[in-house]
Amino acid sequence: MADKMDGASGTGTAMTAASKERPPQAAYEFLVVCNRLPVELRAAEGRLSWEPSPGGLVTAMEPVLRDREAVWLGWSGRHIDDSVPASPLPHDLGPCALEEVALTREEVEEYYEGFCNETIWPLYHDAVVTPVYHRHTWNAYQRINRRFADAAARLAAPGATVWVHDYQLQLVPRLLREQRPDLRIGYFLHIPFPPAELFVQLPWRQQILQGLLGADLVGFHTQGGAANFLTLSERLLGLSPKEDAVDVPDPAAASGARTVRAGAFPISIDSRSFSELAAQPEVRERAAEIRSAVGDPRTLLLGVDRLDYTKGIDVRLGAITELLDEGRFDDCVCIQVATPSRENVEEYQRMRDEINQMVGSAIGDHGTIGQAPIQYLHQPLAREELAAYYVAADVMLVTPYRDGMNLVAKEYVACRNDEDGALVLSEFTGAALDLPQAYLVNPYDADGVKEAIVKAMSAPKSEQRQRMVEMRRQVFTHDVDRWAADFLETLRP
Ligand code: GDG
Repeated sequence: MADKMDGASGTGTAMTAASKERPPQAAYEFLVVCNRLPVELRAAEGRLSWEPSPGGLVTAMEPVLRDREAVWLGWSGRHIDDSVPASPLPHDLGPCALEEVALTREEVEEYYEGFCNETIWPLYHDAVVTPVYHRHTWNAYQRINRRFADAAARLAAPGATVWVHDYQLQLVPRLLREQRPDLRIGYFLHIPFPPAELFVQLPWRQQILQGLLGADLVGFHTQGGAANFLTLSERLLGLSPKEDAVDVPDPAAASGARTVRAGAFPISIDSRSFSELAAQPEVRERAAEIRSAVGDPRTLLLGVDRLDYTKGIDVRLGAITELLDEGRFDDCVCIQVATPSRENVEEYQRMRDEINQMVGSAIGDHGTIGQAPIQYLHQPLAREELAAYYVAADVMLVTPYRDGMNLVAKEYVACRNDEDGALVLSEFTGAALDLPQAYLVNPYDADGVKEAIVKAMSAPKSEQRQRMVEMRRQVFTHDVDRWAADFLETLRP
């Protein structure tokens, strides 16, 4: 899920700060444990206020949180040691009760920016940027994972279900089970799980695997991820995995062993709500305005990503630059929206400079006064505005080097109520398995990317429609509610 590092800050004294009424003895029957809370502190007109930070995961969780004693445990995005007046967590903003895991600025630097985003993130994305292995950031990762696990152990009712999310918290399942063997623990990884050849680089590879094996169910976007995990449990821990499960020694279990299941649960979006948004007259009008603002081109292409080196923004800009050089991009405009992300991490700063330079060169070489073939927005858009861009675009460009799923591809499809539009999609996304009717590309093959873009731009409407109808069927029959329900159903004892 998109990680927000918004720089908003405040103070806090306790290591967890409660919101909403706690049930007696803080005994929640369902816990979501996630690096980030679904609210954040935002600064407006010199004041800080708590705002909901909606996202795919919040939407997915809403139906499962409703009507039960549930709590969401996570970090708020503020640094507790900053000298800004304290703001207690709000009572009524989240989809359920909220509990904050408090982090200092240094802890965020070491645990989140360091181990999560300079080690795990690049390693799990095919090492497209070289991962760094620092013992002090690993120590912080262990310490913060323990803090999350201790808080969950305190909050959970006997026999409660705990759903732990993503790469920031891979040690939590085991740390939690050690304290609370009565809990049902599910874990879902939102990014790819790498093949053994890469994973074995990690100096702490056994601890990470053992951390994940504390869960009853470990979910991935793809079968490939689940298979990598099971293979590694054999290679590094000497276990004997079966097709979709592995038994791990567990003295607390009557048989001396506990079965951990691993499987593919491809995440999706709230397809209906995107489609409804795209159908709104204001959104459609805004889409027409966007087209007209860029000169009503023959073809409007679009990219929407967090500004991240895994997303292959450079791949598509490179392809378009060559098409411009060759005179094959006449009367076409590409809009690239790149949401600021992880701006304190050095590789992201480098990436930002590189993209700025690519956009600048393309405009300098091929633009005219008032007309630029590439339009670049380095700023987040409101959800309605984003939907208008999806409606406006003839061709959507999704070209990551590696991506767990990629929700943008599915959002574009859900917004194409007229069943037109074309999706160029990297083979190395989880989404490519769900949407094989897209124009699939190998992002490392520069000529292949160019040709796929040209093919998508020039395909007959009937071909585009045929592909889009199939993709829409997939996205509407497999929405995010179904994803959450499938996972939780499989997790049930
Ligand atoms: C991770 C995995 C996996 C982007 N810009 C704006 C905006 N967004 C929204 C998109 C989409 C989300 O952010 C990005 O989701 P992705 O799936 O594309 O990518 P990650 O952030 O890397 O997510 C990924 C996902 O987790 C879920 O498991 O699919 O593979 O890397 O929803 O719409 N939203 C708004 N304005 C923007 O400017 N409102």
